[in-house]
Amino acid sequence: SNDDSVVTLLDYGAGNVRSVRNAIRHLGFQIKDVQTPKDILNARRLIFPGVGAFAPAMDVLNNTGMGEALCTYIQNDRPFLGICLGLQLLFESSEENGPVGGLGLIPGVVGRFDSSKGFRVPHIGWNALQITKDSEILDDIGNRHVYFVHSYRAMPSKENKDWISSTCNYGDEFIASVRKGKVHAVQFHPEKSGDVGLSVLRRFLLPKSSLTEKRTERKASKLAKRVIACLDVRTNDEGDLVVTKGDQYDVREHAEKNEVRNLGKPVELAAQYYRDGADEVSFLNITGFRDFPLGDLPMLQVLRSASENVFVPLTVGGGIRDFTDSNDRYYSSLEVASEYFRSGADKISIGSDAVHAAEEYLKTKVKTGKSSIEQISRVYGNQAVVVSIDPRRMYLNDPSDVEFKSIRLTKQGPNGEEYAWYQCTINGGREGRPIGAYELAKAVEELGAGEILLNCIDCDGQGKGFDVDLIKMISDAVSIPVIASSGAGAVEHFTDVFSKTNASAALAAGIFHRKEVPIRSVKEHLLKEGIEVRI
Ligand code: 1PR
Repeated sequence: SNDDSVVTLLDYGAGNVRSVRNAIRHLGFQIKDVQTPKDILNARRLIFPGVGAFAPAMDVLNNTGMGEALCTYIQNDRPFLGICLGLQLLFESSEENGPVGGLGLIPGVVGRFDSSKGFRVPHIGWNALQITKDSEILDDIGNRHVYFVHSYRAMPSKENKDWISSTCNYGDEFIASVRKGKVHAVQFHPEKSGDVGLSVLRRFLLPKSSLTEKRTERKASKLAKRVIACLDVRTNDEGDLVVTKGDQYDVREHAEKNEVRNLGKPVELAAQYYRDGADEVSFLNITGFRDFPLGDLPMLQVLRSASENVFVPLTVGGGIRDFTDSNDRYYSSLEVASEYFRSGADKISIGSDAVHAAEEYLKTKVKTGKSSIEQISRVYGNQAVVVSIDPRRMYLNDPSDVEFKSIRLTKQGPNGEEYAWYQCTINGGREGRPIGAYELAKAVEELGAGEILLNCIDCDGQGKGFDVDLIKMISDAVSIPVIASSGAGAVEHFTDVFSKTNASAALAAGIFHRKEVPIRSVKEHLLKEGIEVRI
């Protein structure tokens, strides 16, 4: 096609490229999907958002002849933009379940980040670039952050130096983007990097003359601490899907009618938090444990609509587990998650089912490969699997009273207790299980979770600050990122949790819903206190 408003998209069906589609459409372009290798050769401009794992992607490219077409297209210096795995596949090989051969257009091997250096893997979040050569599409980035999510990366070398247009520091200095002529590829996600990311796509799609030059000086920077807005969603008594918020997980008004608290509409609030500068938005379907989520089509619709206007990562949780419906049709947790990913989720979050899986794993010491965590992370990658922990504080006088890891409290319990362990719960805090938050966190990391969302029932909705003791214990115990949650009531609470623990992100709900503190104020306060954030 010669139509200027058409973009050819190479989607080989391995995962969610919905957000790339949404971003392209948001910029006013139409999408033509690649069906045959010829569509690649005939493209006016081609975007290749690689998703999933390296080996299966190469299999598809090799078996369909698309790999060969891609090589020809790129060698002819035609307009190309690879994203994430779409960058990695250009290299000679990858260590991901490998070595596996790549397209071999750029010298070098894609390897795994080394978590022994004290850097959490996956590398998730907003980081800054060192721009090393003129790359045109990065011209609006300056020293603003872009969103990364990956465990593997390509490294700069003498042999690939002429390709590199920017690098990023995360333990190692790795390749953040390449450019040669009209061929570009980026390791970060422009479609998830807010306004800055959309500008990268815009610069790729539009001829140079139609863009205003506005280049800024750049300074090096490091991974930013994330501020996440969380929407607890459920159906109210009238049957409408509403954003609600509990006090210690109790979401009913304790007035005459005892209704579910209604704090607004999920899609509208998500769009507002995106505009306000949230680094991510999470939806938790808090009654998902009792309803079948694929029957719960409104939630899928919420995701579809939200992802049309929200260009930062979206997480969805609630009810992700194996399920047999009333017609005896069995759905695996992977099928449930796939439906969420197809509807626009970047990550799914597992609560109750992760507790069952961890208990089983600790009892048998065997990884069956069948748990929801294992199944979903194998197909979509660890970075797409969050485990949400809902622990309750259990006070103790003597740590040897329990088999679970306990901690000495900074603030004593109600009866002068000096210690506590944190009991995991399921079904929205309704049932306590014989496993601690510490044991659970370590087990789910081994099973393949890529991130932990750490709530605390005692602190939820109280506005008195995060449970720093708990968050420190868990973020020191695992090498995947930990999101601190529950209890934020003031900007100082965010500084507190980031300066006293190794949390990578902080999540809040009530203060944002009640409009007590805007997200911007939280970010400005953190910045003032010397904590790196995305502004
Ligand atoms: O068990 O896989 O179906 O997942 C259920 C999910 O729903 C879990 O992630 C669980 O945390 C969540 N959930 C279940 N019941 C409730 C409830 O409130 N009754 N909400 C619930 C959890 C906690 C946070 C909250 C923070 C911050 N809400 O999401 O947003 O505590 O609040 P704050 O800043 O106002 O203090 P499954």
